[in-house]
Amino acid sequence: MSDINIEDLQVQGKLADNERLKRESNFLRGTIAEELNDQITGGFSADNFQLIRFHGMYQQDDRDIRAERAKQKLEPLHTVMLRARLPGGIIQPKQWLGIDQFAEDKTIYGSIRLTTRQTFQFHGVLKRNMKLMHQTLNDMGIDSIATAGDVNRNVLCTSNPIESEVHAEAYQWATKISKHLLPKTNAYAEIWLNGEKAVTTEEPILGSTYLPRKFKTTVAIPPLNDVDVHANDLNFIAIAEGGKLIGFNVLVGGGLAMTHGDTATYPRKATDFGFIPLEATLDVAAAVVTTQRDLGNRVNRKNAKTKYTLERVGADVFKAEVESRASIKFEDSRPYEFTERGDRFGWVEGIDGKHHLTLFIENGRILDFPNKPLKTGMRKIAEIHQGDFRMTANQNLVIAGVPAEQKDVIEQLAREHGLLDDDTSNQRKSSMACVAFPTCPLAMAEAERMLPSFVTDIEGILAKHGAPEESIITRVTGCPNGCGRAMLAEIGLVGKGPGKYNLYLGGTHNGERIPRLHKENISDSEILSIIDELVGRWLQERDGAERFGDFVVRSGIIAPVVDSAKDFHDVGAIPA
Ligand code: SRM
Ligand code: SF4
Repeated sequence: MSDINIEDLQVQGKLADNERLKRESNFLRGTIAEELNDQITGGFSADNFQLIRFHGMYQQDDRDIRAERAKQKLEPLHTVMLRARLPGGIIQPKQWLGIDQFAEDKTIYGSIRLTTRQTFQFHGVLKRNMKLMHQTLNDMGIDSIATAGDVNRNVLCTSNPIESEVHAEAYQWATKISKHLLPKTNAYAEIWLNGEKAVTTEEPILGSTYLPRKFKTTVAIPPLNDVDVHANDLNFIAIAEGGKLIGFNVLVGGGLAMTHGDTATYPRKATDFGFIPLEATLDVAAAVVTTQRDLGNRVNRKNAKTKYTLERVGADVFKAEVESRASIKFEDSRPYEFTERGDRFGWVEGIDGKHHLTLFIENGRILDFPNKPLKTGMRKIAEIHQGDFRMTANQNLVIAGVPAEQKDVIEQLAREHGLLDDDTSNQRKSSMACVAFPTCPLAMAEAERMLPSFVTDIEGILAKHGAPEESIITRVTGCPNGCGRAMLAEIGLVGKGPGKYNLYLGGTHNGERIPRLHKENISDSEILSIIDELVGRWLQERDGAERFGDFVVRSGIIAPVVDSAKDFHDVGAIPA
């Protein structure tokens, strides 16, 4: 430990109720097993409602039919959403076939939803099928441990496969970090897999009351910032020399969520702590997590994430504590540059001579749509594919490791089923939305369901101004939690109420600047007319290949967010 007194830096006061329930949960067991047998209700009560999150599930109900069921005096149609743990987003074709079958047979919606954190979710699983779901996944080598709750979540890794040896090595580190930071309790196996009961006496890294709040980690390979490092608590930026990975620059304390009108909450970019050699990686990961575990705010969950801890105790103090716990000294950061963020669509050839096809999946929703049987297409590909699949942090999918002789047949299947379409615009490929309605209980406005037509309108605006090939990173989130990462977009829409959004402008195309509020509580048609005007100006007045987000800042349409803890909510900074 460094010479700081941990207690002096902790927030004093009445602990949040989640702290009690974690403490009393007997290492995440609660009474989940008992409640599973209660089929009178489709839901879980109080503490178990929260505890199942640590096992990768959220209780939900379909908001489209909530009022109707209430009228009929029925309880909401409770189901769970499951989020799998897939470090680096890699899944084998055999596993894909298994999850496809489960989604088809045992979920209400029948879809597989790729997420912004490189994994998949099932929506609409009934309580009576929960155990079957975990057992089915377990038989395929998949689990959902710690994909939600106050723990380290699914570890992301730049998804471009095998462009260099660095990619393969970085992926290995993502899996090692994920494993190192997992809860050690046997609760998951006991409850869902009928595993042997084992006494858990400690959680050496996470602690007996786990973390103060969710925690997110990435491994990123410059120049591609596809994992959006500034949305994450802990980032390892791969540094290579002579084509070999030699270590990481470590960035700590990013995060995007906020609460409308609450200036004590804000998105924040991660702070650069410096370079570490490879052998220090797991110790540093554990040291950052345990420092946040001990210093994070356990009184107010709205200020509990690492980003707020850094602001409260000081980034230097936090860093010194990490150095002390990991017995290392951060070296000066090694130079690197992020130049891109989106996925590289279409075919690329890897250093191993294999081919990789990145597919654009709108909203990450894999389902058989009218005229677009995406799910059937993926199943047919999985039946013959010899490599693996990689989910990206932009809700897309890579068919990776295709031998030359199979390229044509895979491409043909992808085209026949609407998984590959040359007419998809750059704008559509640069747009993303969170799930929102009908399953997300926190949604204030539509996101996934409004995005396709909203993008069509932006395509129209770009075409009208003579630039149909252009693109602006556009992201929609149904509430200020920011799951679609609008707080790192060039154009960000954040749900405020039904049909109403706050419009944020001025992020960069490589994800290194937080956008600022431009107009509050406006409809999508008002937003489109603002975009129409600004796109017209951008295309007329831009400096060379200047991107939209940079143009709106340079031309004074929006003041840049420089230090979000201080100036994100500064209305004085907003040009009239
Ligand atoms: Fe998220 C909560 C969906 C990525 C910040 N998020 C939720 C819940 C579980 C709602 C809830 O608590 O009941 C949403 C479920 C909707 C549904 O029906 O599926 C939900 N989040 C998602 C996903 C599926 C969005 C998507 O369209 O892909 C993403 C799943 C990622 C994964 O696989 O783990 C998802 N969530 C994110 C991101 C983006 C990221 O991590 O890159 C963020 C912003 C980054 C950050 O954490 O700062 C994000 N989600 C939140 C928050 C706000 C956390 C906070 O700091 O206050 C919540 C609410 C909460 O935790 O209290 C939340
Ligand atoms: Fe739900 Fe809000 Fe996250 Fe969208 S941003 S999925 S509405 S919590």
